Amino acid sequence: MDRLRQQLKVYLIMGTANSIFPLQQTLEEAIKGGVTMFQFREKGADALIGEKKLQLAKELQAICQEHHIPFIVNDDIDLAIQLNADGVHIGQDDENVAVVREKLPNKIIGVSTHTIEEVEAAIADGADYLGIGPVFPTKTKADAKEVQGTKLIEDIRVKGFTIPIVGIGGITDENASAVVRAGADGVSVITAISHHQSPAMVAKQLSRSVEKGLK
Ligand code: TZP
Ligand code: MG
Repeated sequence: MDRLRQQLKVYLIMGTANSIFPLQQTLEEAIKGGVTMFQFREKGADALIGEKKLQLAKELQAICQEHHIPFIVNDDIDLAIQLNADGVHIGQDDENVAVVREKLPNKIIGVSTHTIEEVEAAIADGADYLGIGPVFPTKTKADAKEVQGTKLIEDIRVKGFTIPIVGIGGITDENASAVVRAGADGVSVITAISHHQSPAMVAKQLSRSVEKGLK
């Protein structure tokens, strides 16, 4: 669990809809700057499917492997199995966590949760970490739930749950410390890194901000 906490510190999420540069380039630079985990999240109207999606996923996975960071697949359990990915991230509308756990007994399973009831269910069903958000306003997810600040993260820790947590939604180097201080182990970001001219620089700043919050 401690290893996973380390890996969750600066968690980049991205698909073709997001990055202003080719994804391979953004990922390479971001890892050099200090990104500790990557999630391939291929969503939206122009999302790649089939062979093109598979090829891109393979390329991004190879970059993660070269730099020894986990490669996580959003939603697509079959793709994760096909690629022998390090894990999957699923939401409340995806396959049931317990079913996914049966399919991927030894992989990382992350689950997006928005209420304490969802948190308890995800833990009982075998989640390895939780994504909590949106902590701050975001333009990235059209169907995002209401902004909830850091309250749920605090509540989870007050109740004594030790499961690793990442905050998500509108996180930048300026607010990342607050998310970690509230009880998260790290932050996950799309825009902050993938829309920036220097992904390496932002990753480094996020990393510093997370470390500051952990002190
Ligand atoms: N889930 C809740 S908010 C969000 C997701 C996938 C989007 C986060 O993106 P950004 O650009 O870091 O706000
Ligand atoms: Mg999903």
